[in-house]
Amino acid sequence: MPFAPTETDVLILVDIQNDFCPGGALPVADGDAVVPVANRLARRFQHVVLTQDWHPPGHRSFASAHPGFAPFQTIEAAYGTQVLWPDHCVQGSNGAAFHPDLDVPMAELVVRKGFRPGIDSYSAFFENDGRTPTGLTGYLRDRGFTRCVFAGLATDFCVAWSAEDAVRMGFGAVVVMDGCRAIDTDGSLPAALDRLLAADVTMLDSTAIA
Ligand code: VGL
Ligand code: ZN
Repeated sequence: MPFAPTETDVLILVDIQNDFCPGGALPVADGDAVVPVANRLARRFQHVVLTQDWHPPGHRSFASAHPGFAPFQTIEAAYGTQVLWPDHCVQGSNGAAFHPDLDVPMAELVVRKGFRPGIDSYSAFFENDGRTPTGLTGYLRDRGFTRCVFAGLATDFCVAWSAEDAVRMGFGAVVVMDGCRAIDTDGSLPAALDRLLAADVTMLDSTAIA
């Protein structure tokens, strides 16, 4: 399925940050492999947006904020099940910085998310309560974009949640699978792929993008 980006398409590069790459605090296996794909994709699109996971110290998604709990265990938060993570992407830290080889000076917006101390935010559109907006929906609508194309980290969390919300908000959604890598904790990757299929998210390879 060949795909030619148009004026109303926006490439959204999700959380390509040091902490999600090998050597980081919450490393995604082979996470840095998405960087060259992202750099190439960014030159195919007329519009590029970046997201940046951006937590205050002591964030409630950190296992360290829950005595007796270890990373990758889950708790029931008011807004649903929360996976507890190692401390990561702390505001202003090197781990929260974009990967040094990410070369996308043409990006038009950086959306920071996860900055509210008590709630996690995987999606670029809403916090994990599914209701509190980041503002991205309004931005994309104001700019006249109709289709969101995603790559980045991690496939089964921030990429999948963002793509599902894009559909929910009335945008077309495409995930460039070779431009993503997954955390895959406790079956999260197959579950996310099922949800993407059910949500009519298009999944393709970067070679399909002209
Ligand atoms: C992410 C877990 C915690 C992601 C962010 O970017 O997928 N995953 N924070
Ligand atoms: Zn996070």
